[in-house]
Amino acid sequence: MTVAGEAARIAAPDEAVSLDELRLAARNHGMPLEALRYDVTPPGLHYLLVHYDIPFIDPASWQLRVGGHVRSPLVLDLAALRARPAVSRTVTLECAGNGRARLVPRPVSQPWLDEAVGTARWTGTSLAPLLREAGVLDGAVDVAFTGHDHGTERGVEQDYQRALSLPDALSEDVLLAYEMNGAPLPPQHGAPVRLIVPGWYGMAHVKWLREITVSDAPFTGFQNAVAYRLRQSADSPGGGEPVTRIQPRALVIPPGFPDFMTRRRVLDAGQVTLSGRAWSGRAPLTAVSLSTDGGASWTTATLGPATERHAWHSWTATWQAAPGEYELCARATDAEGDQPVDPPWNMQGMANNMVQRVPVTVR
Ligand SMILES: Nc1nc2c(c(=O)[nH]1)N[C@H]1C(S)=C(S)[C@@H](COP(=O)(O)O)O[C@H]1N2
Ligand SMILES: [Mo]
Repeated sequence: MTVAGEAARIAAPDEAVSLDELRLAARNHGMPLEALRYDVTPPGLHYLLVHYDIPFIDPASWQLRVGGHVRSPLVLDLAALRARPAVSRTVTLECAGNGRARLVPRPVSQPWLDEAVGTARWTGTSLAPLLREAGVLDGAVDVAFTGHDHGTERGVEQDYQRALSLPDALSEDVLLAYEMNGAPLPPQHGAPVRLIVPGWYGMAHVKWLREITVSDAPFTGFQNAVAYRLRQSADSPGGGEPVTRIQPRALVIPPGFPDFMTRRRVLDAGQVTLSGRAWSGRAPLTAVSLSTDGGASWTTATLGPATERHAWHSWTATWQAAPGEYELCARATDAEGDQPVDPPWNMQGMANNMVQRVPVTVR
């Protein structure tokens, strides 16, 4: 079967969001943006993305296999993983498809606007010592992570599976997590054990882990070779750049109160403290700027400290709001550059980190 040419369908210029997209959006919910107030997102408010079904797994009989190009393959149950040294990290996760629904024309898939993000305190054990114990053999290049979930995607039947290069898999950051915010993982977030790859877009954080396979040949599975690629056209060289680390983004905590249907914000004139969160996986965050006139002019916000490298920062800015109509924009800058004002288009609608626009009426 050839999969290399398969890409998301591109919607016609005037094509509305379909029932298929609505069904995906209803299953895979975003984080309500008012939850940007929490340093650590309560699990029910964290965004959710599940390609197929949430598997039903008995934690008591669950096992993880570590094998492939290794000297001594391992089989671990949950008790064995929990008996290993525990590590906790606060990590901001964002779906690579965040921002997709704002692209014109729109790649047809999960239609996120700005809300596919959340920050959790993940507890588990480091992957690297486990791989060292299994004894990775000379010539190993990639490490594949396989979930318990199964489905078809653009005609290709598959287990959800993603690989990291061996150096990325051996990074001390990478965790096999069994707790989210101090409690066992909820079913939808990968119970009993998921991968956490701090700084990377969501697709790398494989949930419902079943198997870890070291290979001496480059991994060519669908999610690495076809799905998570930045392609301008079906014949982009090499299938397009792989999607890896999270691009910078800032979001505003919606000020005032909303209109039910349009979500337009209403607030009273006077001094307003605007605040929000910003993050970047690709490079350390350096600044957040704020605009109240749709990006025509910018002021510098006050950036809070990073509690951990891959947890979002808070930011605040003061605004003397006079009655009128406004469009708020927040823009993050990291050591590699600014968040773009115009959407970066690609065929799968990945990594669109264009600045957020929040319409506001001051009364
Ligand atoms: N096994 C498995 N892991 C998965 C997925 C999946 O469908 N199956 N979705 C991935 C994607 S695309 C994202 S964005 C994150 C979402 O993690 P969350 O639902 O815990 O927020 O999980 C990733 N891990
Ligand atoms: Mo995702």
